[in-house]
Amino acid sequence: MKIGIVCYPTFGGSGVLATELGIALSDKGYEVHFITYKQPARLNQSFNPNIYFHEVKVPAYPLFDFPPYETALASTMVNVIVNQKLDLLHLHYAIPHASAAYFARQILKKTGKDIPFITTLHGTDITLVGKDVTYAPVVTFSINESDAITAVSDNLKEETLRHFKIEKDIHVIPNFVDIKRFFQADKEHFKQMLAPDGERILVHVSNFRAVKRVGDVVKIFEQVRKEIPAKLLMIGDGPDRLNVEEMARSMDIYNDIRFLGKQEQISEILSIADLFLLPSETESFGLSALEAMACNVPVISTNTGGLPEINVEGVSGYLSNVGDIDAMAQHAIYMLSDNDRLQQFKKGAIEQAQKFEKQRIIPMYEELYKEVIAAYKSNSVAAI
Ligand code: GMT
Repeated sequence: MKIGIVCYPTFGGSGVLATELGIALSDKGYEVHFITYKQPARLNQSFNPNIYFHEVKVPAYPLFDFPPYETALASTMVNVIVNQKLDLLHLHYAIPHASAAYFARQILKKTGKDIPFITTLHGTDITLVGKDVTYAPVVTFSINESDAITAVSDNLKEETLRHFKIEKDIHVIPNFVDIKRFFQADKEHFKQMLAPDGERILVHVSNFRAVKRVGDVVKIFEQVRKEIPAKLLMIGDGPDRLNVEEMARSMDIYNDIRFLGKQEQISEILSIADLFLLPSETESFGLSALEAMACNVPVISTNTGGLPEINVEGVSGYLSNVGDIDAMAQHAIYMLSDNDRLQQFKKGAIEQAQKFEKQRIIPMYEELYKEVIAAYKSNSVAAI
């Protein structure tokens, strides 16, 4: 089977998940074609003969204050579908991938070369950006035009049905983690460098957008540090980074925090962590928390969105109301202040991560692909 995967190539969760899915499918013998504007961040780990990358180029022109990415994307889709003889297109993140796919399909229908497409909803395409009135009509239409829709959590499915008039079933296929790549490796030398006096290590990974409440991470750390010797590693970059760095300086705790920026070898950093902090305003799933759990790292998170579906209270960590910094700090102190207790939570974290192991989840996508292709072929035959 030849599958086209359309995604954002960035470090964001939807792009990461799409890339991991493509890699997993190619390992199983599928031919996978990534279509996006830059090589996806996680694609450069090793050469795989079943993986192709088609770059969407958006030619510049002085008239274009806003270069028409969606048009270039739809044209690239047409080109790749026809020339590579794809069987299916899988879109990650509705905007603008689903509407571009609809457009591409209208072009292909003229020549009888159209193929089905599946849209996977990831979160902010529904909870933040998608329901904005500027985008909502196109998002609703193109989601409904998809041959199948998937959401990464039960909560996201509910949110989608609450905000959009969806006429089709939404399949919930949770995100997954590759525990052969995400595990606690022996990185004692890193730990020695970053926490030479045996301090506890707390980690946060995100794109530093407002929805992540990065300031809360630093405030939680400030309280923890008063009780327990600790260091904080901040991974990622985005609009709130400079403000939060300034905040840490003004709180006089900057020397105990490392802002490491975007990093590719996340599992190596997670290998030396004791606790993962994710105090987001909303989170449809929280893939970064799952990857932390796979590396034996328990999670302090908020209780919004899909987070309660992966982080289990008192087992893999704790969940608190959004903005309840005191509760999150108290939970962190409770977990970090006793070695045996921390070990128990680490065990709980990895056991929870195993429920989302890639071998359990990939077959759900494979099953859906087969169903969608079969239904599309029988509809096409009926239409002749
Ligand atoms: O979290 C982000 O801002 C990135 C965003 C994305 O679409 O790239 O992540 C969303 O998709 C991830 C993968 O399915 C989920 O794990 C994240 O929870 C979700 N983010 C939000 O809902 C805020």
